[in-house]
Amino acid sequence: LTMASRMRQAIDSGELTMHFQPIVDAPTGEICKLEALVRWCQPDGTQVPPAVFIPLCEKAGLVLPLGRWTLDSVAKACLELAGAGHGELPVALNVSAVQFQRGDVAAQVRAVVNAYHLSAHALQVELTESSLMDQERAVPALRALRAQGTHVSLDDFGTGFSSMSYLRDLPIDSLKIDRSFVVGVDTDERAASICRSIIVLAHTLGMTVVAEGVESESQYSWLSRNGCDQIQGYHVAQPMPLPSLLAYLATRP
Ligand code: G
Ligand code: G
Ligand code: MN
Ligand code: NA
Repeated sequence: LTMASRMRQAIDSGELTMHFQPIVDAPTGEICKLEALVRWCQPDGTQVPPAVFIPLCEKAGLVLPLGRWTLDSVAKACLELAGAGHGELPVALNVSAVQFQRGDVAAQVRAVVNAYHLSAHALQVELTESSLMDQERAVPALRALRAQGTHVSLDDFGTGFSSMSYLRDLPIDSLKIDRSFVVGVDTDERAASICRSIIVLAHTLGMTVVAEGVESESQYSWLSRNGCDQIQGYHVAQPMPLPSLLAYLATRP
């Protein structure tokens, strides 16, 4: 079997699972949303990272089935979360540039929100800068997401082909500082300057800021002191399957 046909089978036969990583409000430490991260565990136990199999899906024409699987599993998780008393926690899902360019993401999100009777704010979308390079296409797509209440975050911010014009012109709700800048934030003055600038830039434009890849108390406290709104990373919690997440949420006040 080729990797691509194994991939197709994986989507159809339950080898993909969704993990969820909590994101907390920096000042209070309270969980304010979740990021959905897909995992592929092959029948022989081999874990294939999404950075490997997502590009593969894109080459194999499997963008749509993967996107459908992702949306569906996130919507099901929202129902379970609501059933466990956590209906207020939105779940952000990653949309690759290829997925964003090939399909109508706003319509896809709206369709599952309606099908599962979710609140308009239950699902959020994370895009990367590469999705926004074609601004003629990005503007109406982002406006449609905004109009229906789907919050959009710009993921891995600072690593792509950043252009200030899209920050000026596009309706984006939050910036996620890439973890490569977070790594040295508490030890390296240059990394600290970049993070400080991203925080000021986002706030000036009315956006919230999330730091990703926060692995220590010292990084957390630097970011919190410097006005970063939300924190995500192993220091807070790992991505986990839904049953573990529900158990974890139950242990928190
Ligand atoms: O979980 P991990 O750090 O290995 O994820 C690696 C990359 O895979 C990240 O860039 C993330 O955005 C992407 N990714 C994770 N889940 C999904 C998904 O459901 N759909 C898409 N398109 N990308 C995802
Ligand atoms: O979508 P995005 O590129 O932001 O994917 C985030 C990835 O980072 C996820 O696959 C997740 O597994 C990973 N991740 C989350 N928290 C941490 C962390 O604290 N450290 C590191 N190294 N990776 C993390
Ligand atoms: Mn992400
Ligand atoms: Na990221």
